[in-house]
Amino acid sequence: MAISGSGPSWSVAAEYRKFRCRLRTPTGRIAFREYRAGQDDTVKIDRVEIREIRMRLREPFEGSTGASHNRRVLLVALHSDGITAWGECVAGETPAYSYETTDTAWAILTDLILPKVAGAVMETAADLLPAFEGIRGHPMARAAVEMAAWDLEAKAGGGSLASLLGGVRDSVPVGVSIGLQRTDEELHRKVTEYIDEGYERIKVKIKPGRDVEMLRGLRDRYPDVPLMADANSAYSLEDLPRLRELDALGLTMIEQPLAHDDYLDHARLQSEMETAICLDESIRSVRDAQLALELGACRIINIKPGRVGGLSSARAIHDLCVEHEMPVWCGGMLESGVGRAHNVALASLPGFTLPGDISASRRYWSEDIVTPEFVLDGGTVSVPSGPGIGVDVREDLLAEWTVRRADF
Ligand code: OSB
Ligand code: MG
Repeated sequence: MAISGSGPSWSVAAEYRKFRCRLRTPTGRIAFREYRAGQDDTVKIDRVEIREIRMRLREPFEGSTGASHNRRVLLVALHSDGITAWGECVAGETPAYSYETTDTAWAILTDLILPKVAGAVMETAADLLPAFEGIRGHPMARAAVEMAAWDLEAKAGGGSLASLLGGVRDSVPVGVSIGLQRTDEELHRKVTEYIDEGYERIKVKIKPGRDVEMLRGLRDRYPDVPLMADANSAYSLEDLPRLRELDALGLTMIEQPLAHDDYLDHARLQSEMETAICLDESIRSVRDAQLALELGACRIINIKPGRVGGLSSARAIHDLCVEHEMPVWCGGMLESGVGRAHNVALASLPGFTLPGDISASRRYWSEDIVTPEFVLDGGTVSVPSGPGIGVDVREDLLAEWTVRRADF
């Protein structure tokens, strides 16, 4: 099944270009000022707070690079004149998906970024760029602050984050990402469970030895379900014969089969495959997306704001992809409700035509840190319409789950 057949309608792209043009002022800035109640558009960040909270996934989540069970989540809070705005750092516990970890992000944030953010005056998230000067890389650390700044800007203006970003949907299509299971029977049981819950697209993790036969069994059992596979860089071009066997299974896409920094081999692979290649780890910036487009390294991009340095970068990648008629979708990093809220807002942009890895809170957690929790409704998740991210952080759970905290 080629993506061109089942992909988005690209009149969406044309409509979106018009829409963005209307939103731009002569200086090229996004005209969000109409949301604002007061005369002065700037806000002062009075106080900054960072917390590490521990959240135990309802069950371990295993990919080709290892398993995750106890999430160490960093939450950043920006306090401004009675408003609290939130961002989440998506770095993992180990440097497996990215070189960043909870601990490297904590160090970068507390040593270098947050001291500069405290006391800063901002109108838009871009005004915090000076706080990131002199820091190469570490996009996940930066994103935690950048996304909180977007929440602050939206809350200060009284509008939702989704509308501030230019979102056009009030609910977004979502799928579910299923980790490696011990047996095919267990995988089938999980898939059945999620389909019964209403998920309309299933992604499964694969690795060498748990791929072609496993997916063929799944395809035989569910001939019509949109299926995709995520390898998290478990293959090389030497595996081409095996990867080509996946072409017969009608997958919507194969996510990140090769190394995180190997654009050239992904381009070679894409030219040998019918199935669309989707890049995840490889895309950390607009420049990476340009490179992938230029080389033909993929036909789909997975955008995670936490991976690309925040929402401004995520939206710019989205805009570039819309321009080039490349479908995008919003990935996930096993976020708490805070990061999930940001992802949902982003996914309301018009180019996000494929279902995201933005499952309901209870797919991950017995209890989420936000209220209301995210729930599944007919294969979609609703985009909150309240101010900013549109969900509240639960102070009771925050106090209970915090293992360290720093204030600026
Ligand atoms: O590769 O997309 C990935 C989770 C953690 C790190 C990387 C990935 C994932 C997922 C799960 O696939 C996505 C989710 O449901 O949050
Ligand atoms: Mg992935």
